[in-house]
Amino acid sequence: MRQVLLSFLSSLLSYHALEVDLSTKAGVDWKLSSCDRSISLSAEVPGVVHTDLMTAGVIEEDPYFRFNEIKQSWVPKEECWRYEAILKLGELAAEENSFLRITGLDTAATIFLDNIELGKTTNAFRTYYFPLPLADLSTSGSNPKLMIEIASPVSYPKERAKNYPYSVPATENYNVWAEPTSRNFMRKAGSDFGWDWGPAFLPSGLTGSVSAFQSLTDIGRFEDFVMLQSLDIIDGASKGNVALVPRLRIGGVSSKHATVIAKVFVNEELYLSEQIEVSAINKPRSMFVTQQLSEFNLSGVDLWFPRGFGRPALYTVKIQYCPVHPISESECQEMTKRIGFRTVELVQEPLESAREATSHNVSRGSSRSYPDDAHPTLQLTNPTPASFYLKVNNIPVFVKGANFIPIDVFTSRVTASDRKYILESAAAAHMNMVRVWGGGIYQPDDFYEMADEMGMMIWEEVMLACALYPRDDEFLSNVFAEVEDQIWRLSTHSSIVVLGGNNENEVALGWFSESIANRDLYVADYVKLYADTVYKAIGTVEGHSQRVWVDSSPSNGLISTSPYDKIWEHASTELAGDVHFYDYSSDCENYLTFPEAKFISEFGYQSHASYLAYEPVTVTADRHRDSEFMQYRQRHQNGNEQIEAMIDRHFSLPVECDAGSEGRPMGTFDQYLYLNGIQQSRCYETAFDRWRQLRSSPSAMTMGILYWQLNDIWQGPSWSSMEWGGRWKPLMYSTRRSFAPIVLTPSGIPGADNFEVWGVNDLTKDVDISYSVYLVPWSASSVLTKDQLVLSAAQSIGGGSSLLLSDFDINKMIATSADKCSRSTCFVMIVGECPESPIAPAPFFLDTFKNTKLVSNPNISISNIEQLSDRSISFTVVADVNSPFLFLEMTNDAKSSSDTTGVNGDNAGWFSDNNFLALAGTKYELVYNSAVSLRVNSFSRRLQVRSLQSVVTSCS
Ligand code: BMA
Repeated sequence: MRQVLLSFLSSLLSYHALEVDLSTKAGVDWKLSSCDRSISLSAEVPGVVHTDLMTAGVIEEDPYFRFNEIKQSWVPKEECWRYEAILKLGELAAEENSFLRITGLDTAATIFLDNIELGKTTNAFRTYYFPLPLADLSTSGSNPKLMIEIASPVSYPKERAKNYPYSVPATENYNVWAEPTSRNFMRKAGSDFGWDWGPAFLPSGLTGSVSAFQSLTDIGRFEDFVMLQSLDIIDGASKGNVALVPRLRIGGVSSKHATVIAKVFVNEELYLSEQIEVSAINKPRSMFVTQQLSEFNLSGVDLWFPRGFGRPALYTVKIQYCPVHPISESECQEMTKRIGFRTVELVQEPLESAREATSHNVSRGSSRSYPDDAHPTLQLTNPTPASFYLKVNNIPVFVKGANFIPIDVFTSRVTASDRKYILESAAAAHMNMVRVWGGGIYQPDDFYEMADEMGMMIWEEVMLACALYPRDDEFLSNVFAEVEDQIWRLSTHSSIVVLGGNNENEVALGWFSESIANRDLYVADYVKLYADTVYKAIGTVEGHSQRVWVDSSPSNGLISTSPYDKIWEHASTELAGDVHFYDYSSDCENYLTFPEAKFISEFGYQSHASYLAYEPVTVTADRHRDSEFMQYRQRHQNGNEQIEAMIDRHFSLPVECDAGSEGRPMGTFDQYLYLNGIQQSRCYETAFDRWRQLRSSPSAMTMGILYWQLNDIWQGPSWSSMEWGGRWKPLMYSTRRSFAPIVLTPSGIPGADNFEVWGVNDLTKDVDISYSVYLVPWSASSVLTKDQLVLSAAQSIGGGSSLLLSDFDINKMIATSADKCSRSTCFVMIVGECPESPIAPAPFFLDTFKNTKLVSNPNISISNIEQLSDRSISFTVVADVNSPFLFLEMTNDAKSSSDTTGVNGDNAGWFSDNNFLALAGTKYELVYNSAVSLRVNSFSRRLQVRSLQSVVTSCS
């Protein structure tokens, strides 16, 4: 064997001794140039073209500033971008054993070593191995040039679509310069092409890792392992006996036989040692080899539980992979993962008591930016009512969570701590699940590792969304390989309890004229892609018993576990399966708006970003609600009108009393955005309360809420509860209260004669609660007094159930009130206590805020500001009068407000409570948790507070 020496090898580490990191950090000098070489600069790998252009000053302004998305659209339109690096090779290597390994190659690329083409890639989600033709490099000496040429993501998919035998449509987002994009013809994040909440930058780049790999002993690179588990739950559901079968994935295998010793350790104890043979005989060397080891057992293991149900116990599993005759220690490779043991099943049992017909048409309405006639109303002809809920370790779990989209357009500037911040925010808002939506990207390993550690369940989708897709062999084999790669990487994560084949692609069959007219063709395409390709690829890696498979969301439920047995109608019915619910015309504060669905995997309402988020990306002229900027930023057709109508239904809109020569005063804009955030939170709160109340309804049996959408990709209008940059919108705070394990919530139609009070207990055990209901005048300066008490009671609420606690006749209550209440002068306050879990007070408003008579000048004061730790500060808030929607914000730090490149930077953090009704004279002891170090003086300077009274609604 010829001695191999990539010159970097000399310095390197045990496992990595065989692998040479080719990133910028490892010292490789990457250059980037446009195809015509008119631009040439230094590149950062991993990275994307846009960020290199920013660093070099070719792009001078923040891409998110004003209209820069359009200004910078020349970047993806360039015919191609070329990454180049000189590899310093010492002696020539043994060709049999040398590979280039690339992940995150975004996207359509041709790779050359000197002038030799190594291959082409067409999938940003795959792991590629290319044998290095080292023997052929003799003419170029030992310093060959690696060149990666990435084609324009604007033209590549269009070209593919043009050459495809028939039209395969995808949704086209409103106001997006790049549409129509044909994004469904390219395996790249769908949202890179623009979405109804995000811009179209279409970044290209090397976003993953690039390395050279060599195995002296022909054993290849130990790429990954999965651990098939079958678990028997014992000991009253807290422990289990588990049978484990390790499967190993090897890349870069030579065509010679090699013998390997594989050893498996659990918590450092050796459980298995086995000899296996690997080789790429009869296989292209760029492909992977799988080796299954023998089954072994662990008894009495602690189980992994989702948040709120127990500890997410994890075990450290290490696998060593060594040649039977190592040349040196460094030829041994090992990989360690933290693995939990749990069962998960989707329970779909007939619900005899469910209604046979529904008044709700749970289709998307006219919210899409294609013609309304592409949205046939689904007539529910033969509904088969059935439950749809998850059981983890045999425990029914009410799912509470949200949908997660990419954190930033430029993935290379998102860090592990950004991901951590978002997951921690979700946990702080009492979520137990996050849905990684199929129009974005598969997240890096650390995201799922953190979710495992936190007990945060993940609904992971394959990256296919809101489109029909081609089914030529090349496309299908590309997706097959992608799914295999991703499942190998993700399989051991206990947090991933649901695997979804796509987002909305079944229901999309009813969106496009092509698929409406020629349904069978596209149904056949659907089966080819999801049943024959995605489902099969998952099976080759981990079988189908490790987690729940849902081929599409929304769905009408499965009629069997076979992927071919589907009901091809009514993909989003409230009677079975999961629904996506969007309704922008009904009153979102009326609970009857919300369907009695079994599981809501998406629903929501838009709000703009806050004034503080818009501030760094706008100039004064933009800061009006009907400015060109505000029109441009909206990517959901009629979105701004819907937002305004939604606010206007319940609140008086802010008015301009002193518009000067510059137009509207900025305060008006700020107040409008504040109201928008508040209104958004009111809509979601109504829905959350309703759906949680329905958990014990025998016909509804609602068991899950994943709202649209957790986070934002930039500063723009969207359905999000957190802003780009990390601030929580009012919605995130109300969610934190609404998703608490035990809640007391009102239920009443606005203007109706009665309302109810419900208790919901998501804990597994019964709890005793006591509660009181008060009728409080808005003008009262002492609150929750005996005079105001309407009812005081105690009740036991069963584990995992909802219960109607009491029903009130509003007119009677008002008539007998000591304070001469009316609907516009008083509000209801529900307060409760439970030893097991705190219960947030819940107000119920008897009239819209248009009619409500608030006392002005709340005089909100902040005192007792104290440093609790490096990142947390406590303080006290008091309002002199009853102040609805008290809202605290950290203003932009003067020194960093123009720096918008930090994804979750100085502005990231949350208050322990916010967006609440501050009762007159009540001291609220709050804490601000910052994502970064924060001192008291800076906190005091930046803190701002307001309540509904701050909105100017009349000039008199
Ligand atoms: C759902 C999502 C997204 C979209 C959202 C709001 O369909 O899957 O595609 O952003 O609705 O329209």
